[in-house]
Amino acid sequence: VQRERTFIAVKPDGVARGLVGEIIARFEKKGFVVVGLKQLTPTKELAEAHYAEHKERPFFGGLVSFITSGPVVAICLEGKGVVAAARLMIGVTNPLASAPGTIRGDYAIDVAKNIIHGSDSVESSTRELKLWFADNELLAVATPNPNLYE
Ligand code: DAT
Ligand code: MG
Repeated sequence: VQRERTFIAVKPDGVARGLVGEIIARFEKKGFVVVGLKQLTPTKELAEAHYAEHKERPFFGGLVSFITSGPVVAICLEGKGVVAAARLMIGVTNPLASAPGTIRGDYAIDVAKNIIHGSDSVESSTRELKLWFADNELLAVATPNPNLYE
């Protein structure tokens, strides 16, 4: 459980608005460790695979064109309970319904431009990390954060 990993993406709107540092800082201060980090503009193929569960939804086309519209910062975070904890820190899908203190609650108002993605389960994180990162792009062993590892 200590070694749990999740996939986080700062979406094109979050990158364009200069929120990358703030977002990473929140996760680091919480005690999670960055074990993978890169910036890329996703291909249509990657975006469609990432959001495959939403293929039949009316917003799918717009979602794929938005996520491929510019650079995304892809992050792999490691730590105890990180999958669920990151979702709590992110807030709910609609930023207007996200509590103040959450990332979406503090920085966004538009459901389609909600600045950040986080895996919704351990199974999703495994699938998404395989899509976004090659094995050699992730640290095999995290550099210990003294706030996290005793
Ligand atoms: P989450 O990103 O909170 O896991 P989700 O998996 O339900 O949310 O949807 C994926 C993304 O799709 C979401 O971050 C923003 C977009 N989206 C969801 N519902 C939408 C809607 N009703 N209209 C437009 N975009 C939507
Ligand atoms: Mg989701």
